[in-house]
This record gives sequence, structure tokens and C-alpha cells, in this order.
Amino acid sequence: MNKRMLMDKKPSHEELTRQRADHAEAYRAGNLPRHLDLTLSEALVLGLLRQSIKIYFTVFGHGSTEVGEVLRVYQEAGLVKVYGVRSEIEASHAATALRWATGEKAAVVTSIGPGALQALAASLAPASDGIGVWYLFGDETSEDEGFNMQQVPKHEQGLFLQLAATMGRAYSLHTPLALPTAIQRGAATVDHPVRPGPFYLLLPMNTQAAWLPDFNLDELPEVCSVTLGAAEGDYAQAAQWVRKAERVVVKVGGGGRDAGPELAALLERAGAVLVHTPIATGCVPYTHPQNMTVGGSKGSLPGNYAMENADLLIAVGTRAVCQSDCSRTGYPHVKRVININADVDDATHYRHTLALVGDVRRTLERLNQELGRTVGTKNGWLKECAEKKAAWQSFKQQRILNPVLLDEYWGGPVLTQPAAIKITTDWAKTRGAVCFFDAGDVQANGFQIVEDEHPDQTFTETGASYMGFAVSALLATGVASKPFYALALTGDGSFTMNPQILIDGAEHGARGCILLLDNGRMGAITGLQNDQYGQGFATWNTVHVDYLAWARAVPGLLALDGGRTPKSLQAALEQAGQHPGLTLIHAPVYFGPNPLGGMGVYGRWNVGNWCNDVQKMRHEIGL
Ligand SMILES: Cc1ncc(C[n+]2csc(CCOP(=O)(O)OP(=O)(O)O)c2C)c(N)n1
Ligand SMILES: [Mg+2]
Repeated sequence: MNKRMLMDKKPSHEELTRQRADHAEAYRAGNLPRHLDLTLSEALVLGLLRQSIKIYFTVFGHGSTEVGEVLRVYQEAGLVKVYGVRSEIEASHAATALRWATGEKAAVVTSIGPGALQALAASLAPASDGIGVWYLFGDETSEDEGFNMQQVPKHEQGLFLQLAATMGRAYSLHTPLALPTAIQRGAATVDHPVRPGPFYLLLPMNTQAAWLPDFNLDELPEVCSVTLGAAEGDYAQAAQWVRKAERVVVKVGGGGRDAGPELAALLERAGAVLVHTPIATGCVPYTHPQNMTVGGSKGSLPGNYAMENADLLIAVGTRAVCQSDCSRTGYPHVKRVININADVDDATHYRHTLALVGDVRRTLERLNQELGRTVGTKNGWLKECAEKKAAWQSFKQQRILNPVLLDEYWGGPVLTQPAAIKITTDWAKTRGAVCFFDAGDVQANGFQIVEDEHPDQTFTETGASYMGFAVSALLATGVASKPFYALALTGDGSFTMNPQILIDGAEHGARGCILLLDNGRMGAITGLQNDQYGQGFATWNTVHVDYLAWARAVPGLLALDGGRTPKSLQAALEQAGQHPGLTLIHAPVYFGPNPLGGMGVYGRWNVGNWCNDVQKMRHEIGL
């Protein structure tokens, strides 16, 4: 037999391990040959390395052991880092948070079936928030010899692929030599210039170990950076609309988060006020006099006032989620819309629209040029709005001055959520710590309270509002190539969805603090039930859980009682800040009808028994 024929045959396990180690070494030295004999799984890991994927969050199962074995050898060579965790949901949240907060890419690896489905469910977060994450799912065998355990139990082909492709973009490695195309599709999705998202690579269990003799590594795609230009559109018309309008509101979503300087210039030139969606907090500094803060279903006094009274809407990088435009009733007096977005569907969402489809920052620059220097003289509007913002500041201050209330569940006075959140986010600011917010009242109160000066202080996962996101996000702190300190502000409901972080955070060197605001219930939902039907139902517990004991059970974790006063909470935060690893602070918080216990609701929402009225209003407005 000649040498080539030998290569065509897959070597023994020992020989394969040796070869993989040699490949990894050659990769490190930068002298990997152009052609290699390898398995599909190794080619995949090499392909992802070329895409700068060095971090893997994994829950291996029988559906992914082959990929796991390649990763073991490549980790030994120092090329990748693999973090074995306890829940695919947590893994997905951690990968999402890492990309979001640091820009670093990661892959999530699961088994077939339940593991893949848990990660798929969690990937609603990156799909909604526009974050690029790779998912490698074990999948049923491509030879269809009979049912595989954990596959969807129907006599049909490719059902996991269908499920995944519904959520994002997906590709099945049914045919091993399609790998380069699969990776290119993934790269285009995960590194999309304006709307990245999750990409699912399905790995049939029988193709993972398929032998690829003489595979040409040149076929594996490189990272390719793509940028969009400014919209080609009728800027003169847009400028004329701005000049004619009397009350201009600029509404900024996630797509405008990083357009701070261009937005500030627009506010000045258009005499406009800015309102942002929860995800875009800090897009211009909170203290900017024309920033009316958050607006929408929950909203704020100044934000919703500006939306409610504006006659021209300049929508910037927003997909108009109910939470941000009151289920399409947010702008009852708007006559015209200038919509700046890279996505045609989003840019044409409202009627009476001039759509500017292109890169948000560049398009804003062009619009600003067109407006010139001297437009912004709409003083009456700015003054009215400024008064509302001042009223909002005193409303907030009132809550800070009344930080404790008598609570039934706790049988005594405890901190309110607004007070605890303000104390904690102020502390985070002085330390330069990033804040992640979990779902529920914690999240809503949070985006009403935070006063960010730049966009990367707060990460509030309002796209999917996935309970357990914030605490799982802490895993990213120790994994990042530049580790950072973060706080996860979470409720008792959200924390208990993903308590795995206590173990995985300790194991993988998370640096941060979980602030558990415990009201013994899923307060946001009891609140909705009370507002809609006058009755809470099945959204609380009567048992008092000793969460500090959970934390104490894990070596290396610091468990602190946050107490029931501002002072005790501040002291706990100080102590947490001294701890090198992960801290859990438990703080009992108030739930009840006292308005000082919350931040109020300023908008409309198409849910529950409000739907009739909200929908009627939407159709009357006709925007
Ligand atoms: C995984 C998941 N399940 C259900 C929901 C719906 N939901 C939104 S907030 C919430 C309650 C949150 O409770 P908690 O974390 O204790 O915060 P609180 O409202 O009490 O401050 C629920 C059930 C969700 N957002 N995510
Ligand atoms: Mg709660």
C-alpha cells in the first residue's frame, strides 16, 4: 500500500490522538499544512478557530462526545478553553453575555434532544437582542437506521433542523464535505454587520467522526468584516419634515446604542428630545438635558410624555417591540416618521414614513449634515419636556428618601426594590462594575432607575426578558480574555431558574456579585394580575428559603445578608467588592400596594384584559 492509501483509512484511536496533538501544535506554530487527514469534528474545530472561536460552553452528552474529544486535545495544546457547565440554558446565556459585554465570540455545545432544546430555548435571548452566538447541537444519525433516543419521535427527517431554522439560521452537517459552506453561513450570521444572531450547526452523531482524507484547509472561511454605508434616501425631505415639526421625538433602540455623538448632534440640530428603549440605556448620557430616558409600556414620566405628545418621530435602530412603543399606541399625535434602520421591515414598520435604510451612525451623520447647524429652536417643547424630567427626578428622590416599607411576607420593614437598585447601581458606578439585570420587577424598576452615562454600564436583556439571564451572565466575567467585575441584579424567581451559577461560577472563576432581591414571589406577574383582575394567583411562595445556605454550600463563595436598611446593603456591597470571586447578597424586599415600593407604569400594553382598549386605540391612531 502506498502512503496515500494508508491515509485514506482512519487510524487507530491512539494514532488519531497523536495526529490531533501534532495538528494543534502545528497550528500554534503557524505551519499547519494545506491538506490534512482528519475527522469532521476536528475540521470543525479548526474551522471555528479560524473564526476566532476559542471559548466553548458545554454540556456534553452521547450526542457530542466526538467533538468533545477533539476539544480535549486542542485545549491541552492551549488553543481553546472549554467550560463544562450544568445547564445548556446557562451556557447559552453566558455565551450571549460574553459577546454582548466584551465582543468575544463563543460556541455552545450540547448533546442531542433535551440538551439542544434547552439551548435552543435560551437562544431566544441572542435572537431577540441581536447577539452572535454559535451553537453546536448533537443530532440524529443521517442513515436513519431507526429512532435515536432523544430525537423528535416522529417518522420524519430533519426535525431539529426545522426547529432551529425557525429561531435563527441553521445547517446540518449531514454531508461532511459541506463543512466550509456551513461555517460560512454561520460566520455571516454570527458576525452580521447590523443584526447578528444565533447560528445552529447540527451534528449528526454518525458524521462527527467521519474521516476526511486530504481535506483542503484553504476551504475553511476566514473572518470577513463587512460594513454598510449610509442610506441613499431623500435627506432633503427628511430635513424639511424636521424643520416643519414642532415636537420632535427621537426614539432609539438597540441599533442606536453606539451612536451617541451622532444622536447628540441630531438632538441639537433638530430641537428634539430623545427617548430610548430599555436596551439602549446610556446611548446618550442620562444627564443630557434632552434625554427623556426610557419610554414604552412601563416607560417613565418624561419618556412617555415625549412620545405621547410628539408630532414627528425619528425612529433610530428600533424594531418597535411592545415594551418600547406601547403595542403601537405610543405615538398618538405623530404625523410623520423618519425611520433609520438597516432592516427594511423595521424601517417601514409605521405609516407616513420616510425610510432611511442603511448603517445607523452613517445615516445619522448624513441627516445631521443636511439639517445644518441652526434648526433647533423648539424651545417650548424642550421646556415642557425638561419640566417632566425634573418631576421624574423628584419622583425618584421620594423613593430614595423612603427606602424601607413594612412588608407582610417578611413581617417587618424591608428595603424597597427602587431603593435597593439605586444603592447598588450607584455602587457599581463608583467601582466601574457592569450591571446585568434579570427579568421581572427587578428589570423594570432597574431600567426606570439607572442613570447611565454610556451604553456599556447596563446590560438588561429585555429582548427575551429571559429569567436567569443575568445570573448566568456572570460566568462571562471570569472567562473573558480581560476578566471584569459584574453585578447581577436578580429576583428570587429569576435566580432559582438558573442557580447553577453558584457552582459553575465558583468552578470557572466568575468575579462578581449576585444581588438577590427576594420578595418571595414572581412580583411582576402578581402585579399584572392585581392591575388586570384585582387578584394575584399562583405567583408566590409561602416558604421562606435560606438562599444564603445555598451559597454557603459552595466552597469559595461569599454569602452575605444584605439586611433591611440602606446602610446594611451598602456594607454588604463593600464587603462583596473585597472578595475576589463570587458573592451572593440576599436582600429581602417589599412587595405590595404602596406606590413608594415601585416606579409606576406610564404606558399601554396589549396583554391580558387590556387588549380590547389597546387594540382599539391602535386602530384609531392608524400609525
Ligand atoms: C424563563 C421565563 N419564564 C417566565 C417568564 C415570565 N415572567 C416575567 S417576569 C416573571 C417573574 C419574575 O420574578 P422575580 O425574578 O422574582 O422578580 P420580581 O418580579 O419578583 O422582582 C415571570 C414569571 C420569563 N420572563 N422568563
Ligand atoms: Mg421576586
